[in-house]
Amino acid sequence: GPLGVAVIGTGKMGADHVRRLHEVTNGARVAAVADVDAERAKRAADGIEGCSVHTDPIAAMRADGVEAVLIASPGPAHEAALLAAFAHDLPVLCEKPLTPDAASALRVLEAERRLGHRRVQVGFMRRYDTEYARLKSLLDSGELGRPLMLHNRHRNVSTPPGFTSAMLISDSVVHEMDITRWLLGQEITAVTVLCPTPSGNAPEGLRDPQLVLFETDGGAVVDVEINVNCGFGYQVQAEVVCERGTARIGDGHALVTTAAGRWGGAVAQDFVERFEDAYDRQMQAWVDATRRGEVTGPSAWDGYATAAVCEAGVRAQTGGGRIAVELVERPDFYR
Ligand code: NAD
Ligand code: ISE
Repeated sequence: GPLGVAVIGTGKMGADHVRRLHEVTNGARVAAVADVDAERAKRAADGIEGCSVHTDPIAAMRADGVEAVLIASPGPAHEAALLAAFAHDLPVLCEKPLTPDAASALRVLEAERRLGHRRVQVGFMRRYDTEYARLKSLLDSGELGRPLMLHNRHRNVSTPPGFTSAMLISDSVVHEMDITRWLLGQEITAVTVLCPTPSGNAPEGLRDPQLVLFETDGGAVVDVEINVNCGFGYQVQAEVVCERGTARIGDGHALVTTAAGRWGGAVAQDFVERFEDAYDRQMQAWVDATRRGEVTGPSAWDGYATAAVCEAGVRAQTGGGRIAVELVERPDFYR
């Protein structure tokens, strides 16, 4: 039968994942939902037959028919939910970030290692985006030669209340950290952050935009414009400069119209729209692998490595200059 999934956290992402599992994904069903806000959990489960509703994530993991867990609570709640899923030996798809800092991410790695088999896929969904996947294939083919530089732009319309300067790095640029490591097959070794005078669109006190620079162990240099109150749309763009050519994605040229003396197209307004296909493919890949008894996709190691880069980035942002990234040696378990 279909894989019974418990969804932990039914806010913006969790509710969308519930809908996706119920309406889009093949071979899965939502068996339980949990949210500390009982009303939210109830709303998410509305109309889904056989889905039990909980306020306690562990009760949801133990509910009838649950065979796998999707964690979509806020980052600080992930560690407890991951450890509980391990205790019940349940496979997990965990929204990014794995955990908010490297020390807690290491505890998760250790706990997974003690199980003796991988259990976690981290929700770095950009790896499932068609454009990023094409870019990766092109780079892997070697046709353009060695990647020298990677330029990224990451723009959001606006930030929710409570979004801090550190979150530009740990909540937003964390995606570029993962995609850089994945596209180039290299680890990030140092981070530098430069901040222009904040935009007038940014809430009082928020350092927005920022320019974030990564150096990698393969000698590449990467820049990220993070600009999260741009007002005009949601844009994620990347251009790789290689020895024999360049390649770029994210221009959003799927539909260009020409009329009345002008040409143009629409700009996506948020990640749910821009990455809809990526979220769908990520979920299907996780469900398919789980039903085969396999774990694929971004691992807890990727969650740990990005958490370590985030820590360096936040230090660099607060006047630290160029900050080296400290990683433990990668265990064979994650090779
Ligand atoms: P949100 O605030 O909309 O939803 C979080 C929900 O979790 C809320 O309903 C809250 O009541 C509930 N919650 C809080 N503590 C809980 C706990 N201990 N147990 C169970 N539920 C709890 O947040 P969101 O935007 O949906 O983000 C959720 C996660 O998804 C975060 O990890 C975030 O980083 C990630 N996210 C990923 C993407 C992406 O592009 N992949 C986009 C946005 C958010
Ligand atoms: C959000 O949490 C995401 O993960 C989005 O993909 C990103 O674009 C946004 O900046 C984050 O806040």
